[in-house]
Amino acid sequence: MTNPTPAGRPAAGQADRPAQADRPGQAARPTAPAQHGTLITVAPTGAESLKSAVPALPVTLDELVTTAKECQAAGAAVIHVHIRDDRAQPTLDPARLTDTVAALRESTDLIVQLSTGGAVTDGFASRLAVLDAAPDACSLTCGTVNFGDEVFSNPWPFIRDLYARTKKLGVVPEFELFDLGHVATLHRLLGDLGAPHGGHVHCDLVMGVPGGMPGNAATLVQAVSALPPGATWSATGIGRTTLPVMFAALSAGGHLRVGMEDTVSFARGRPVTSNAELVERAAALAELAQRPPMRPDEARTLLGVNGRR
Ligand code: KMH
Ligand code: ZN
Repeated sequence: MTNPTPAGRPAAGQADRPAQADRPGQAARPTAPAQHGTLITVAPTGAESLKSAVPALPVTLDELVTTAKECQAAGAAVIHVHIRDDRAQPTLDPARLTDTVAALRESTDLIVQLSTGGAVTDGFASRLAVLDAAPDACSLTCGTVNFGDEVFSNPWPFIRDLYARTKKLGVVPEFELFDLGHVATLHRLLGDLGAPHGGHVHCDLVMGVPGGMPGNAATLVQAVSALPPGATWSATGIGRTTLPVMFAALSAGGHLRVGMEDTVSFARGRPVTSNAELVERAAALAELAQRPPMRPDEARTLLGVNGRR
């Protein structure tokens, strides 16, 4: 451990009360814009951008750890991790994943959330095996979606197996929702297998993927109103939908995900120079909304993530 959170940053206020997923299938109340802090997740790398095209992308373990420290200092509480091999290509190599979890834990207080989505080319077995690296948390996508010219495949049996494995191994899932149909599958999953490890349902709306739900305020409100009661949620907008989704999420009482996995342009014609500047922008907007960034310990309480293992 540990890279301290920004000096003097006050506690982010009362975290949302963890809720049980005890009424799956029921319609959710829209989340009132409450006086709680903002959970900021950084997704620094992803599996889609090439290092050659995006030199600021963190692809080595050193680059990832440096990015993680900077992003924690800027206000992030969770890191959503994809790793690369020695040629900067996406990989789910088990030893590398284990080393990455250890290095991030050693250097930061961030909640380490490994991607089980990987790249569109990754097979189900290697995606299930990601949990063997014993992260705090993992992503769990609730359905198949067209993904540009590709398909991000998440059939029901795989979703079910992955969810059962998170419960068995004590990993907190974050439910990734790329489309409204994924919300229906989330209800089915909770209805069949019960509440997640940690007892709290937290979702991430991934908006603006070509083939998924569009990244705009109307769609965000619709998706949020369909979530299970008591669920918390963050949202991220891919590419040019980043800012509209961020403003909509803040105004609707949601949390934020930002990072170079989701956008490599800071503004029109201006490439992102670091993940930290995306976190800094999100943190500044959260402060303006009077919902300051949550510290990692506050985020652990919100999400039901245990202490360090
Ligand atoms: N790279 C995408 C195909 C996740 O991390 O769980 C899938 C993805 C979702 O990024
Ligand atoms: Zn991802």
